[in-house]
Amino acid sequence: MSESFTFSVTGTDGTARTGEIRMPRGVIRTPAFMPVGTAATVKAMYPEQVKALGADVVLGNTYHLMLRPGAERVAALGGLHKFMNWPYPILTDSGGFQVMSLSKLRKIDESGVTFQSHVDGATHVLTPERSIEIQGLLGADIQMQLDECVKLPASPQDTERAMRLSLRWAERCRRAFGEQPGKALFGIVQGGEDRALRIESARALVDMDFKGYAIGGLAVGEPQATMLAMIETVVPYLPTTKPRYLMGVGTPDDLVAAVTRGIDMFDCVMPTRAGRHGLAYTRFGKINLKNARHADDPAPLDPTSSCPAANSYSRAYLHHLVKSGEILGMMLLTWANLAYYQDLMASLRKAIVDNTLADVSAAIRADWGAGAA
Ligand code: PRF
Repeated sequence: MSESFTFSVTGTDGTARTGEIRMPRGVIRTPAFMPVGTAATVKAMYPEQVKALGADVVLGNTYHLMLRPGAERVAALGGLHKFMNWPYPILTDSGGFQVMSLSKLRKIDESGVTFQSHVDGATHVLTPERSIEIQGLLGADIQMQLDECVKLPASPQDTERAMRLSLRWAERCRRAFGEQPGKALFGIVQGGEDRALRIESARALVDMDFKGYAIGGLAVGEPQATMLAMIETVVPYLPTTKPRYLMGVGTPDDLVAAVTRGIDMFDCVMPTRAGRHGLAYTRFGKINLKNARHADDPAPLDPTSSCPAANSYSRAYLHHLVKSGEILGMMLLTWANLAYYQDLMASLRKAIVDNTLADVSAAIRADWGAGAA
């Protein structure tokens, strides 16, 4: 049994649920926020710190790691967990989304995606089979199918074409992955802003029997109301017994709204990237430490936070570090932001158990003010 991958729901509050994903490398408490560790590092954080904040899983990227240092090299060095000194669960994204956003001269056809590396310009081909092979070489505990995500707004034709291609790639990934005890492959629902396409995508993926289901193609330029409508459309078609992952989301407000609608897992660069750009996510909303109004402020970001970065350093000092381009400024703000995100998820998990999600989410949204995210 210790080699198996299981998901159990331990509490519900309306459509929201809390539970545990168990696998040999550890337990992921859901709803979970996964810090993004694109290039085998959660930027500006020690792995020990990431774990201490309460993160149970981090995300790695096929696209970046295949280009540098290379999947075969990571495998020869004992896999990604050993390479980055993170012995807990790792989820890897499949590469397609990053190819489309980062590489030059990319071309998608039935076989896969051909692109030029943003590192050295070399040409690479990523097929569904190669994506699964790379995620296996990295040793990822949760792997993602290769998919195509269209930016919104997109034409109906393009949305449908990408959704159908993603389904055919899902089948190829499913076959390439086979059965791997203790590991999981997730399918990714696509279909843009079209409810019928979303439902068709979800149904077809469920027939392929994945260990979990992601909703992709959202938070790519559409209003939040559209994103939430798509979640509400898709969730009823996904099995209640499998984890649901909303990819690349989001603001604190997005997380609360999506958890309320039944999402279990999230990843987003927002807290880490914002931290490197002088922005703090706190109970009082987003604080821009570059702003001169902080220059003389002896108060910490949040005296009630359990994170030293938020409770022990003055806003004046953080302002100074950010204005001076000091590395410590990025480290402290990333630390504070990830602490805020992990504490937010812990409070949502508790609220679901206590059946107080409506009150807790209203309080969180009030902390942020309307549209503050
Ligand atoms: N597909 C994959 N990764 C993703 C997305 C997607 O649609 C998104 C969309 N928000 C983020 N990351 N494979």
